[in-house]
Amino acid sequence: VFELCSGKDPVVITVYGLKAFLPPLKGRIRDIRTLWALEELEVPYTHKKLDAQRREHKQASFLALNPFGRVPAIQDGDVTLFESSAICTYLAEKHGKLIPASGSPQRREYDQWMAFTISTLEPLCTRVVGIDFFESDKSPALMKYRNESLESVAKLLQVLDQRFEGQSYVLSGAFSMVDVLLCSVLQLLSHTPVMERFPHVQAYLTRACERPAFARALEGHG
Ligand SMILES: N[C@@H](CCC(=O)N[C@@H](CS)C(=O)NCC(=O)O)C(=O)O
Repeated sequence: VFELCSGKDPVVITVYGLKAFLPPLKGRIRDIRTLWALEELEVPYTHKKLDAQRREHKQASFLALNPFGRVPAIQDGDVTLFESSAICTYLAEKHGKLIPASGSPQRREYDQWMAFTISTLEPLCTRVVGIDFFESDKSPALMKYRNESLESVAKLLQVLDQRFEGQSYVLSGAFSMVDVLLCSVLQLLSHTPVMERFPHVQAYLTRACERPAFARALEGHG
C-alpha cells in the first residue's frame, strides 16, 4: 500500500520503481536509469519501490501518475512524468548538466542516439531478456527467435564498437544522459556473452559502470 506525495510535501523528487522479486531483476528494472541520472546530478530523491506481486503498480493511485502502470515514473513538485528516457532528459535539462544545449548540433546527436537506444536497440534486448528469464516453455522455435534477436543486437553492437574505438562516450565530448540509457540497455544482456565479441563496447560499458553514481544507484535498486 502506498500513497502519492501530496502537493504540500517538501519538494524532494520521488522515483517510483518496482521491488526486484527475482534476482536477475536487480539492475534491470528501468527505475535504475532514473536513480543513476539523479545520482549523476547529485540531486536528492526518495525511491518508492512498488510491489509488483501485489500489483501496486496497477492501483488507481499509481495509474494517476502513469496510466500504463509501468515504472519508472517520477513526481517532482507539480511535475509528473513517465518513460525513462523522457525522465532522464527532463532531469538533465532541469539541472543544466549532462545534456547539450537545445538546438545545438550536439543536441541533435543526443536525440538521435537516445532514439536509437530506446527504439532500435532496446526492443531486441528486452525480447532476449523476456525469453531467458520469464519464458518457461523454451521451445526450439522460440530459442531460434531468441538467438536471431541476439544476432540482430550483435549487428548493432558492431557499429557501436567502431564508434567507441575512437571515443569514450556516445557524444564525443563527455559522459551524458544518453550514456545512462545506453548502458542500462546494454546491461540487460550482461547474462549473455554477446558483449565479449565487441571489446570497445565492453570497455565503454565497464568505464561507465565504474562511475560512483552508478554504484550508488545500483545499491539502492531492486
Ligand atoms: N518504455 C518504458 C518501459 C517501462 C516498463 O515497461 N517498465 C517495466 C519495468 S522495467 C514495468 O513497469 N513493467 C510492469 C508491467 O508492465 O506491468 C520506459 O522506458 O520507461
